[in-house]
Amino acid sequence: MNKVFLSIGTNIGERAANLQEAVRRLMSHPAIEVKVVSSIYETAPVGFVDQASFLNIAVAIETMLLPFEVLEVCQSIENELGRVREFRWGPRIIDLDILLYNHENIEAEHLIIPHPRMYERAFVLVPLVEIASADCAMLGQARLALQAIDREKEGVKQWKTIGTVDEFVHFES
Ligand code: PH2
Ligand code: MG
Ligand code: MG
Repeated sequence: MNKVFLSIGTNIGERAANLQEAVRRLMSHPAIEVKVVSSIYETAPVGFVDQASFLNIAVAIETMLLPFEVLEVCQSIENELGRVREFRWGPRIIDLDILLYNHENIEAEHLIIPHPRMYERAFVLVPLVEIASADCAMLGQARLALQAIDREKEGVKQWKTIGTVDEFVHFES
């Protein structure tokens, strides 16, 4: 079974409901098991700063799907939720990014794993490190990177704490 970590973000519309719907769709995929969902964080926009704040989460899944198949699932969910691609780093209803796929390094035209900017982004690392079990070797570098970018954590505030995956998809948003 492959261990995969995703980052999900949204800053348009009913942000919490968008996150919930994305996770529900991952759960309903026959080849994906959603293992853990982080708390929800409200995060200051990075890259293009003149836009609404985001809600971000990290999700751990297990799957038999290949990296490119996971990418396809992520893109279908983005399309189903009505994502329109306007400009790089601009506002979005939903964005599902693959952060890590086992320990693999992949450099293809449309898919780079580990995600090329993940180790610089507190909005990715804070939720990711929250869901990392202490023995998860895949996340050692994420923990170190988070210590190094301490200052950036200021723009990342816990917005709602989450217990189980079930609780996540069922809370009233
Ligand atoms: N995603 C981006 C660009 N900037 N900023 C925050 N806070 N959260 C995001 O998810 C995000 C961003 C491009 O994918
Ligand atoms: Mg992204
Ligand atoms: Mg993306």
